[in-house]
Amino acid sequence: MARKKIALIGGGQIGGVLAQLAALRELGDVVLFDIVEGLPQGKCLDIAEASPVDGFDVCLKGTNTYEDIAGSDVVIVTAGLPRKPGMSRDDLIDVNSKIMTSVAEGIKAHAPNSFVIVISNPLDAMVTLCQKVTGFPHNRVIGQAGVLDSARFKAFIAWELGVSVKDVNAMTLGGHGDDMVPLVRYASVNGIPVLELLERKYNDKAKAKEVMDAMVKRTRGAGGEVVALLKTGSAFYSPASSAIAMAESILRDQKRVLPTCAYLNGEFGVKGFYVGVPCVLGAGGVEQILQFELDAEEQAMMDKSVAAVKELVAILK
Ligand code: A3D
Repeated sequence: MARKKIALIGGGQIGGVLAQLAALRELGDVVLFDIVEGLPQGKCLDIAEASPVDGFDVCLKGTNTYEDIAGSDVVIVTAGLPRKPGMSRDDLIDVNSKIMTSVAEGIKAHAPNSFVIVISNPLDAMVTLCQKVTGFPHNRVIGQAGVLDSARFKAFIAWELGVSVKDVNAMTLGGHGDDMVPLVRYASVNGIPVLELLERKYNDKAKAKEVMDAMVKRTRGAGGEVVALLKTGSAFYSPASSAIAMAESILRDQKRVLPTCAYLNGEFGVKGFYVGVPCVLGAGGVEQILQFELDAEEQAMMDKSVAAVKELVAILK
């Protein structure tokens, strides 16, 4: 059976880590594309020269031409500017929508059967634009944000409770912005509600709520926290890990349930927009959107987040 092929559009900070992770996990052969000459070639050569040490058998090719992405099963897009301190993700919309349009045209022309995972910001708007320009079915064009936002939420809970990150289950819904919706009520440690564990830890309901509120706030601002520390760009290890989990679920038909920026057709009361919701990702891309009950407060937060996405998408038109 032929190896799978993964194209990475954008060979910057996230693109480089994506290439390395895809190779380490032997997801398939990797093509790294960038407009900067030498950058993707240099990164691919560097990663490939580690293959005898790490023991992976995949080919890595850096390129500046779209012809090389032909036959890709999955394309992950990170092309575009990252934010700097003081910038919101939304400030990137003008420059990144021009980049996304050219990238989507390249994917449409050269990898017409691929599944596309967008990471470029502002995420929800860039996924919308990518689907529009490629014209691919909605189940084949998705965005990565929720896996990362949820991972941050899970990490904060694990650190607070002193438990393994592996035993924490938690999820965020909505757009990839400050209005995202971390689901407190459904956060658990192996099924035990996190709020109950906090109440027992502090023996004080008000204190437990305060600690949870602080973790929710930190989750919402977690991208900005990294930007403020790095000063020159935004997070890149964790977004790459998150997108690789999504790509792996599709390429290996794992059917994992991952928070995904997916096109909604009435689910969660949203019609005709890309928003973060739990999806089953498998060989068919988005195979299912898992709906469940939101209480009035959660629905109100979701509505607010969706309103922010709609505002952003309106700028594209
Ligand atoms: P960076 O290291 O600047 O890499 C971006 C790369 O895109 C650079 O190498 C550019 O040369 C390249 N590029 C620019 N224009 C084009 C083009 N037309 N075609 C192909 N490549 C091009 O940024 P990064 O890797 O740190 O971040 C990439 C994007 O991901 C940014 O928009 C970030 O805001 C975004 N991001 C998203 C998340 C999410 O969780 C959604 C997290 C972190 C960053």
